[in-house]
Amino acid sequence: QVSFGPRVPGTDAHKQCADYLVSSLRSYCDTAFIQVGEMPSKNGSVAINNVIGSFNPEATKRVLLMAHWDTRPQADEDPSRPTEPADGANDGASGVGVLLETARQLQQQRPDEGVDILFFDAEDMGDRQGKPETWCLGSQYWAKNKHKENYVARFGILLDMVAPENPTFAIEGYSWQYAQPYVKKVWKAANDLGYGDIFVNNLGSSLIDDHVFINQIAGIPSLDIIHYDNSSSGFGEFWHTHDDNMESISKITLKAVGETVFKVVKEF
Ligand code: AHN
Ligand code: ZN
Repeated sequence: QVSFGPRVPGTDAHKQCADYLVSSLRSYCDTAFIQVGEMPSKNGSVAINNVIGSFNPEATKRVLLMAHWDTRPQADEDPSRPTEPADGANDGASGVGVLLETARQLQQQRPDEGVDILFFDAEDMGDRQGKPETWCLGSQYWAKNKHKENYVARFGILLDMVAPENPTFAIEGYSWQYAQPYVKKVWKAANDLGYGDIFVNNLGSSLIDDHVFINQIAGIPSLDIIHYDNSSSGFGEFWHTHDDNMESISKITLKAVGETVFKVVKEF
């Protein structure tokens, strides 16, 4: 994903990456396609390309696995070159990477129930000083236009920035508010696998992210696994800077998150 270049909506790299994601999901899942839409934004409107892959599409008992795949148009937390986009290895690629591998594993060890993998577009065009609705455009679109009529899932897991070295996955506030039983399930699975040092049992901040709209608009109880620490932004020193590149990626962290998600899905 990262080698396509920054996946900024409207660019060639973005288009090429969408094709790569849908063909990857098509090779692992029973069905995969791109949901195309449009959302209003501050500069008019943005085209939305949400990439969706499903296992057991007819099963009524379903779990939703989510990550955003777009890259922020500008690394605006970086004092140098703040108008150019970063590689987005952590922010954008990490959650998608974990879920691509989850899909590959699920092809080999088939789930009993339904699993949907959703890669949301245009999450990262928001304004920190602006309204929450400036973020998460792809998930807002999906929440209002689900890919199947009467679609329901028991719960959802969102992955965002799941590759820092020595991460802290505190319990995110909206996740606790809307999806408490599932937070307990996920954090217990992590603990059972020996990842209790990173899936810490502290209630952290409430963060605007795709799961907020999935909870509030789609009504699917959803939690966010997201790195949050004592750095100035809260999201780590790499966040929205040019340090968000492949060198900031920890395989150990990716493995911990992937194994945790896989265990929850298999036990569902
Ligand atoms: C806010 O800064 C309000 N939310 C962060 C959502 C985000 C941006 N996730 C990745 N990049
Ligand atoms: Zn971001």
